[in-house]
Amino acid sequence: MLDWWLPENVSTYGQEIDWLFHLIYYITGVTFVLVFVTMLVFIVMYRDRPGRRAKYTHGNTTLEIVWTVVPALILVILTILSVPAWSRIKMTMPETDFVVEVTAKQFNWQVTYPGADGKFGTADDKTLLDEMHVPVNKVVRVHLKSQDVIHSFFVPQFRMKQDAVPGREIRQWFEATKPGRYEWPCAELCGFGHSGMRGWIYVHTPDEYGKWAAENLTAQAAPAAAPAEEPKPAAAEPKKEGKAKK
Ligand SMILES: [Cu+2]
Repeated sequence: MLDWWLPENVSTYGQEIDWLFHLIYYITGVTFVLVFVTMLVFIVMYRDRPGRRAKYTHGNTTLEIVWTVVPALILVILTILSVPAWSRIKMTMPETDFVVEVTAKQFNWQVTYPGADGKFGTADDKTLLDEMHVPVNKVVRVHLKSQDVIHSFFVPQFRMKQDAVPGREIRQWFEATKPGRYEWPCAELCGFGHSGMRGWIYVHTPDEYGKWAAENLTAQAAPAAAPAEEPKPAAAEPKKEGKAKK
């Protein structure tokens, strides 16, 4: 019912997040209405009128127990209901051969691909700034690090949000279900340039991704193959976008 209000979901686990989000939203919405209606009724009922004297009250123990126990129970139930989604998304890592390393810094996302050898920290690694390219319908594992302060990896359409913490490598994953270009802001106030800290994640069809990787990742292994290859439209367009945002 609230789907129109959220960004489009293009993640395999987005529905589970949305379901919890809506449930919490409905509970808080109903509570909000009840509290406000009660408040308005009381404002009218107990308004000042001639001849009316204020009364001192010691409260109502039964009521106080009820409004403490009910929210506590709701919280426990919500926690239990969120366990399956939490354990699937945060506690398990589906098998994949697609791994990227993301190092956040004030105020950019540095995205490193392991190159042909599949290993990080070797000569054929390729690092991009504020852009990530991935194939559609593919589990992407992200090794998330931070170079300075706490940042937060956030892609609303992927329903993915994870803090990047200095000194830690946090492993997360996502699987995008629709090709496109998705905004990738930092969701943790990280300094004066925080508001400008964002990148773009490009989800390609497998063919397109293969082409992009051939031009941008493996070409790097053969140094300076041909500078003339640079202005190919497929490669040039996303770069322009990425740079314009910095
Ligand atoms: Cu940041």
